[in-house]
Amino acid sequence: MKTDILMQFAQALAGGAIRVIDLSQALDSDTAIIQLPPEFGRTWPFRLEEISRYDARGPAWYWNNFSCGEHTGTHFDAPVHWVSGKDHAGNATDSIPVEKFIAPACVIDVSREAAEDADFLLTPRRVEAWEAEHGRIDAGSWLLMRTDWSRRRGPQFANMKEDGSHVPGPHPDLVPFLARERDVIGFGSEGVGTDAGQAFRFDPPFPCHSIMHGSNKFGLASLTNLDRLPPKGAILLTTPLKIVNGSGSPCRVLALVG
Ligand code: 23J
Ligand code: MN
Repeated sequence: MKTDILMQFAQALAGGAIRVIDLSQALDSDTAIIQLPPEFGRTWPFRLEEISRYDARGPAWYWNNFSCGEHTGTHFDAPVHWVSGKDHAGNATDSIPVEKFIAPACVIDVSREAAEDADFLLTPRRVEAWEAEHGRIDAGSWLLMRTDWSRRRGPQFANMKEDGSHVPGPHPDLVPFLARERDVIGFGSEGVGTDAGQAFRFDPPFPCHSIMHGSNKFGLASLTNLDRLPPKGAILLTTPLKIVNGSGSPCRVLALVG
């Protein structure tokens, strides 16, 4: 029986009945990294250094060294990333039960609102309106916020002003609603992080980090191609690197769409 399901799955993939959508941004030295106020430590940008390319350094092989922060580009946030999540069992990239890296996704399209207002915040009311149309968010699902923010290039992406970054994100009231009333597996966004650009001013600060990770839930940041997903029914593959005690990792996020 189990074999039949997997055989059907393989055939659906091979025949194109299930498509694979890449929700990841390309990683290079231009990849945006989070900028915190100067009193805090800094994350490294992505850097690639050639070791050899079929030359004197290695006549038959091409390879590189790379370096970057754990939270670079399209990436996975583990609960241990935040102080509120530090004591959960299985809270780091190497210790999260691997079953959790495969989960369904709900996608809420707020691209119109985000185009009009860079500080747009997704509220529980807006999510309940989505549920009235598409059905309740199932426990264990991701909630992905589609803003089309990933289409922005250069400085437009971080949208940094004198008073900080202006990027849409979840309203502080939405995060406890998703964590406690819907029991999502995590929240995903197209921004450089899961929280809104102005979330350092919220109460609590960075609610999508403090409350989600405090509830042993995950984050996905710098997603793209969310416009290619149905509102409901896609399955996400979100495997971070198995960094021992890692707080997160760049991630090749894939979606299976029927
Ligand atoms: C560290 C501090 C604040 C934030 C972040 C990291 C992220 O957004 C992240 O990538 O986890 S807001
Ligand atoms: Mn992160």
